[in-house]
Amino acid sequence: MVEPLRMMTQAEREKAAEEAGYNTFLLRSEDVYIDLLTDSGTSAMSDRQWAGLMLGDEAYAGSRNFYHLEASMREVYGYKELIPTHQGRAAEHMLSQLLIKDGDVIPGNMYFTTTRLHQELAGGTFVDVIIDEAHDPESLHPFKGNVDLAKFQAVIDEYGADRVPYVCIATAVNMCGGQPISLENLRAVSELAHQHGILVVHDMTRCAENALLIKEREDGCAEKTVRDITREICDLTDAATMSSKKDHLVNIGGFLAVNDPELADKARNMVVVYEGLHTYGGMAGRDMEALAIGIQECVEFDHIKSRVGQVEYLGEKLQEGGIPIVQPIGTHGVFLDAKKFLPHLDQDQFPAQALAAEIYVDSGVRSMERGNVSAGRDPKTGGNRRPPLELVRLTIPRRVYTQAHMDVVAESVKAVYDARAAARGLRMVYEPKYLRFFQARFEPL
Ligand code: P71
Repeated sequence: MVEPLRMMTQAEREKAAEEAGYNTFLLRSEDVYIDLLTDSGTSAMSDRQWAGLMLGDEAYAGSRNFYHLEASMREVYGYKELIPTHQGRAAEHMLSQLLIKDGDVIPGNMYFTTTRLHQELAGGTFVDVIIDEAHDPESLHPFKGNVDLAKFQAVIDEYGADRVPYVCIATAVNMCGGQPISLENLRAVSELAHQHGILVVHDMTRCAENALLIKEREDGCAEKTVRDITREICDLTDAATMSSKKDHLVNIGGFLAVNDPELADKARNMVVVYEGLHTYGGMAGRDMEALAIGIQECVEFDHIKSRVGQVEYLGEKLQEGGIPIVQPIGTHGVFLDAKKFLPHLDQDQFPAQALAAEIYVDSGVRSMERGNVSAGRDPKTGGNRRPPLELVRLTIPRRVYTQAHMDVVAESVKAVYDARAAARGLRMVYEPKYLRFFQARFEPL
């Protein structure tokens, strides 16, 4: 399926940016030339997935597509029980409500916006236990998604294991640039957690992409298949939340997967309150069919190699142009270092937000802020969190764009870089209570 791109004038884009409150989430998609906002739900489905849509069994209960999905998930990931949801955050919501008690702490390898919010809404507090290198855009550590075991141990010592219901481990850690965790580190995390009776919950949104980087970077893994590495990752964990809108190449869908049958029963009961019956969980039968097929496709080497390879192509182009980006180049996008890009702006002038708007105005390329706006406010002090990483994510949908599109993106970022001294910061003029980055509005300073 192809879609025409509409090129607008710079003056039209300036107007669109202003109307969107300088927030790329508030732009109309029609006003975007190349859409690198996210890789979530924006990938192109394969011929097999489109064919699968035609096999949708839209029975309310017991759809055959659910059983296919369940079998596909078990075959590739090995988790015992599947609870379907409409997307990832619904799985996070249920899992947080089921496992977290008031006052609990949840260590994790960096926060993710929706994940942390659901932990907090359930009465928990997130504690970052990722290695320090993850917060440094220039560090070349090959596994910046790794957990610092001393930090994890310190959380257990400080709060006691009974206040740590689980440790949340993301693969291809989103907020630090799509950085992988190694099998060796995950093995050690799993061992430490299990010694203390702490569950390991896997945010497996981009697990196959992480598995590819393990194959390429970790000693002793070059001969393993991406599929086998993926399975090895899952086998080290007890439960998983999945946004299928990423790895699984579908426009909507997700699930909670668990090994404990009792927890599964509780989640199956909860899903009927929030999502739908436990054999569809908010998805149509046809969506489940496409998802079942996507699970098989995402661990195919040729697919995942070309997907991550395209991200590398864009990253290398930008590096050649002297643009400050997060290194090493990650899995699902290239992350611009807005602090270095716009060093004359204070972090409370939202340099990443401003940079995303500048790139849009220059070329119609849409990106996403991943910095001070995304991090939100510290509940204790009420101030902006001012995270070490102030990034703009150029996120690449799977199987959608060509290298020529990437060249256009690189040219635009370079043009904005050349004109960077004139870039102004932003003032937030509307701030929603939850996940403010989605709907906040800004004005130029
Ligand atoms: C991404 C998204 C979509 C998104 C979500 C929140 C803010 C901005 C954009 C979604 C993820 C994710 C990870 C690691 C859970 C979810 C939620 N990512 N974990 O990167 O990346 O899944 O969107 O299906 O509810 O653009 P959901």
